[in-house]
Amino acid sequence: MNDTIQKNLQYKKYILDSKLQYFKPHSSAVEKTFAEEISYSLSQDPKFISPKFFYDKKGSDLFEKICSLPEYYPTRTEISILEKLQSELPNFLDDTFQLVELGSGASVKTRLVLDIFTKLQTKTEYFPIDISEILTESSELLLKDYDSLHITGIIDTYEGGLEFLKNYDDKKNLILFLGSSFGNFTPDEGRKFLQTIHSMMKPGDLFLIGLDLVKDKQILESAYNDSQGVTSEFNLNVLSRINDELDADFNLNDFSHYSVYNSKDQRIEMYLKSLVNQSVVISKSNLLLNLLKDELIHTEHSHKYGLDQIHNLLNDVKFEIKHTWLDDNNYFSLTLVSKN
Ligand code: AVJ
Repeated sequence: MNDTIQKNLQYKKYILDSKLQYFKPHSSAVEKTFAEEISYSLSQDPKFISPKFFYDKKGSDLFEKICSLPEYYPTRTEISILEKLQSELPNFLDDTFQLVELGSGASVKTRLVLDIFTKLQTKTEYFPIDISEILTESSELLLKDYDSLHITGIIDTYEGGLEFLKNYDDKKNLILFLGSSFGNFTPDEGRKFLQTIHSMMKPGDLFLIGLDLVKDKQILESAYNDSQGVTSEFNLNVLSRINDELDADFNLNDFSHYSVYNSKDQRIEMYLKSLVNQSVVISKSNLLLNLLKDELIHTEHSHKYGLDQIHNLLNDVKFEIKHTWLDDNNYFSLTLVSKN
């Protein structure tokens, strides 16, 4: 790899070839915030770990495995909706749009949108934003299949990536936020996040958001308690990541995956349950963590929405709703909005 080409204050720029470059914050800063955030969140009552830390390389790979589990309906359902968009999304686009994606991951679903873009354009600019290194691998795979594609990746949090792109150029963007990743936010955080997106959008920009819908409790709970135990592995992996990166001594056998649907708050709640009374050292966070038997560490909220709630939320932050698409079972939604 051609290392540091250009340094600005926070990001290193890596140019891999004429069609692929990516930006990454300096690693020292990233490690510091990980250690600090863990130190804070595991000292709270109740204890928690932010779901964004699931996505090291192993965690991203496990998430990809989740996406094709028989019980995990969201991915395949959203793909079926994106297939319908092939004929309908072009009505809202012209050949000048660039594509931005929040949480691009393996960029599998992106392909369905790139199919649309590359038919409309002779050159397509794609800006994936992802917290995981998986971004570089996914980008190289995309370039093999799309000749007219140019990729500028940003390996950072959503906020970091959006801030980075804010003044990058003045071309129109379609921003994708798929997979119901928005469901990780609490309602307050979510509203603020939508305001951030709204404020960084230029007039004429579009935003396409995928949100999972409220449905039968059994369907929801089995999606997050799959029979092959992949979701459990994904949840527990955050502890091995902390072991590796923050010099901790979690024994994964002393924890179990626990996930339940809270109908009142319309969310799947995911936890790591301590199976014994135990103490864990997290060296780089300067923390001695004491856990009681059956104590829960919260690791994820996955909110589910009603269509009215989605429309109210988007209207509240002053988006103009262009269209909502659903699948045949009304399991999942994709909503396209613009800034007016
Ligand atoms: C990536 C946040 C959309 O909430 O369904 C899947 C993550 N966690 N199984 C979700 C997840 C457990 C996923 N999101």
